[in-house]
Amino acid sequence: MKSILQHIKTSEKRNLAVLVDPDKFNLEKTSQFIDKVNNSIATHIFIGGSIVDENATETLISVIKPLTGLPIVLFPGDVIQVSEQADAILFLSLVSGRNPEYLIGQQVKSVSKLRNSNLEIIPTGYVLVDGKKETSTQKVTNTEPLTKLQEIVDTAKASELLGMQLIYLEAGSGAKQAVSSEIINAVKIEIKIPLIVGGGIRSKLAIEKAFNAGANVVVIGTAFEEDESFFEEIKR
Ligand code: 1GP
Repeated sequence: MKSILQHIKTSEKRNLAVLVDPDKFNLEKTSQFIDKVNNSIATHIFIGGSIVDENATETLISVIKPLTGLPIVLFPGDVIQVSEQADAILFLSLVSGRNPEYLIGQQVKSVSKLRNSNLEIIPTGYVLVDGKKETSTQKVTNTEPLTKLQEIVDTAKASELLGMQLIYLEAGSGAKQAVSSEIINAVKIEIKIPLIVGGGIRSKLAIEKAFNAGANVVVIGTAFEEDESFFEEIKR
């Protein structure tokens, strides 16, 4: 079977990930929600949040997994959210910030959980870009988002040179302004590894814009949390 990263790299298809935050998600509506995901163009389920209660991730995955064939990918805000039940983990380093705890500290702490797991581990450069709103990532990690185009491009390139396999351009959950086409395009031109884009994307048009600018994976969280009818727009 192709790995999840390999699939993202080689598929012509545009990948759409639905992000579920274990802390905000109402478990009672799981089957109804996953039904909608299954009937949409979504290709992945991402699971994660900035602050999540211990065990919430495990519980959520155990409930979701039997209901879908889509790959479940961890998008962890910290080491607590590492669960062996998922298929893969975005092994994130917050390369836009200068807080060692989120550049390497949490990663070191997670090794005891990862060493013997079967998770596909995908080294990912996580680049926080200004989304015109203070985000929880910013608050929790005590770092500032990047604002300058060249700095964003150089940060993504440095991550690729360091051996990262994916770049995640993040405007922050609920961002007022999604990552612009100009930024996506400039990063895309510079790197060969696939690009994930998320934060503040709330319409089919915005999804299209991100894909057209060069995103390989678009992530949507808040738009579904706030209004499940958004799934109607992206039905298969
Ligand atoms: C957040 O990129 C994701 O980490 C998704 O953002 O919740 O704004 O869709 P939204």
